[in-house]
Amino acid sequence: MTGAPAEVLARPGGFITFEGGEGAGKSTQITRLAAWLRAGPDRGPREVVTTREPGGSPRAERIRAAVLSGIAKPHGPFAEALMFAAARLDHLATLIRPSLARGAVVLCDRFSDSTRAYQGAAGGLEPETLAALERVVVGPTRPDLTLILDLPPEIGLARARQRDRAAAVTPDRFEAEALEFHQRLRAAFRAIAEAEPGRCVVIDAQQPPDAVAQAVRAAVAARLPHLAPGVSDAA
Ligand code: T5A
Repeated sequence: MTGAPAEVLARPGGFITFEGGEGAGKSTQITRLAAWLRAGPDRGPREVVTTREPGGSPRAERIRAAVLSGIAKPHGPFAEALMFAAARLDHLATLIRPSLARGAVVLCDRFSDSTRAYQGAAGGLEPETLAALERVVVGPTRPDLTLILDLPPEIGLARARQRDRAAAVTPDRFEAEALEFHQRLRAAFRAIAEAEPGRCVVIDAQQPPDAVAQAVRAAVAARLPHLAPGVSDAA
């Protein structure tokens, strides 16, 4: 073993992931947190990269379109996990690791906890299989902080469907799953947070967007104080 790559040993920025069920408000909160982190009054402008999974790079976005169309569903959760892993490999190599190496803060809408929850806990894949995949694909580029936006799936799905109707799009492969699938997801994300309290913070996502944003800032300020623009803003 040669030890951790230099980007992990000296990560002046930070790698923050957002996780949770459908319509939990991850995209909304990433936009708000990015604005807060960029406008750091005490420390000057900071590079903040916002991205998402599956996707985040041109090749990974093509895999996203395929997997969310449901093309791999008949092949089962392992085939889908491999597609998410293939997208993640490219995303890490072309966007996440170079950004972290430059000292940027990377905010990512979903990451490997989603594979654990969707293909693992809800899809039925064994945790050992996913842990092995995660070791190979993610390696040491694990998030510094994971914010889990938690809310009853009925509320998240209603929000997602309302948004889809307004945009005239149909629910994707996973949004269309039964309520019981989404309940297993919620339990899975909570279990991840309980198992890894040093990395994860659970945020009550039922609150209005401003209150969620405040809780997100407070968590970032508490866990990664070098990123907080100013103590007063995080109160
Ligand atoms: N997936 C992904 C896997 O199965 N395995 C994996 O390894 C990975 C990486 C990705 C799908 O792929 C699966 C999981 C997903 O099913 P996606 O389109 O990226 O699909 O979908 P999601 O990540 O689920 O994101 P959504 O776009 O559905 O929801 P968000 O981003 O959590 O929510 P957001 O911010 O778009 O908000 C939804 C609506 O609610 C409103 C917003 O204005 C919006 O209309 N809203 C609120 N309303 C009231 N109160 C609040 N606090 C609100 N916050 C937002």
